[in-house]
Amino acid sequence: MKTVYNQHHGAHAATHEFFRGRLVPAFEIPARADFVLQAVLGAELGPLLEPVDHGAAPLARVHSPAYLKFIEGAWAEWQALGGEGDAFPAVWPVRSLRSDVVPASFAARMGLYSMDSGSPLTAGVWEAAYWGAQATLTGLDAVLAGERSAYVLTRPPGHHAGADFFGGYCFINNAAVAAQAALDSGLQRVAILDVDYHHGNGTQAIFYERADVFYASVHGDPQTEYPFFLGHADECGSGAGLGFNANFPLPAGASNADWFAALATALERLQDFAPELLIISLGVDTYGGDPISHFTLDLPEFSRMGQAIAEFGAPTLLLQEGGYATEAIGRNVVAVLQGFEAG
Ligand code: Q9C
Ligand code: ZN
Repeated sequence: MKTVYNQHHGAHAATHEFFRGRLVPAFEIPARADFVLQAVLGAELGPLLEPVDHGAAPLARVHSPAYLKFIEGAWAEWQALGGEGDAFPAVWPVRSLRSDVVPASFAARMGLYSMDSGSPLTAGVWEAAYWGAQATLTGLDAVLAGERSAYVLTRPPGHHAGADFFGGYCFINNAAVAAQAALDSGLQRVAILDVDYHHGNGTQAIFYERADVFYASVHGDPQTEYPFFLGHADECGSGAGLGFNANFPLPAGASNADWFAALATALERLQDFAPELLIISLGVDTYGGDPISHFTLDLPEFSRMGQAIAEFGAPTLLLQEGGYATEAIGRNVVAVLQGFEAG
């Protein structure tokens, strides 16, 4: 399997994030991708590709122009204000407040364009996220050209980012960019299977009213798990998209048997959709040793996951999302990819 490596990922290097009232060392760090790269190279999975620049137009197919401009210029604006550390939002236009007027204040716009205070804006966030999307599009090209699969090794992740907001460590929604680009290249039906521990609220929202992208996700129940405000089982799509969204929330601490039962049901739903392309939001924060998540998968399960995805039988683009047990991410990802190759 070809791996497309976003070698710009290290430009986004947050030092801290807020957790229970304190600044703690950031979880979403460059070392995550470094460990995966070492594991991918060590396993001799196949060639390593560099991202090819497709420009900003494919990003603008899923994100609003104003939001993209904000992310691209955020660090310069923060510097102009005298900001020293990373930039964190602290005020949001919740119910009864207006979000139709774009404030002049940078602090206010940070809130307008975000969903949480857990995703610091850094000096290199645009560089890393932009090239992550380019790596994604390069992986898509390989699959559209006939490869059975491709893996995109990138960070920051993408599935929490909506059309016009960042959050959950995510800024550009790579899965959505890939799905839309695939449709724009002539495909009719694209499936996104999200196996990250967290529900991909951004991806779901972007395609919620559409029948050409089926989003299915197995994740920690939003009653207790991030992103809290989306990802329930009764979210089935709306309008033309009704029936093209399927969520399988599981309680924190769910067994591996329950996880695989949910995966099987999700894959059945996607099989009925008969997609021409399967995009996997591949978070490995389902690992038992993950510091911020509560499932119990380990190497045999990651391998079995890869096999189940391969048995689905569609051309498959695997995109790196979460996974925060830094030194274990590499072997966990490689187990999925090798399981796929064996499947
Ligand atoms: N300080 C992804 O896995 N909050 N995002 C965690 C721990 C946000 C995870 C709180 C978790 C987002 C792509
Ligand atoms: Zn996650």
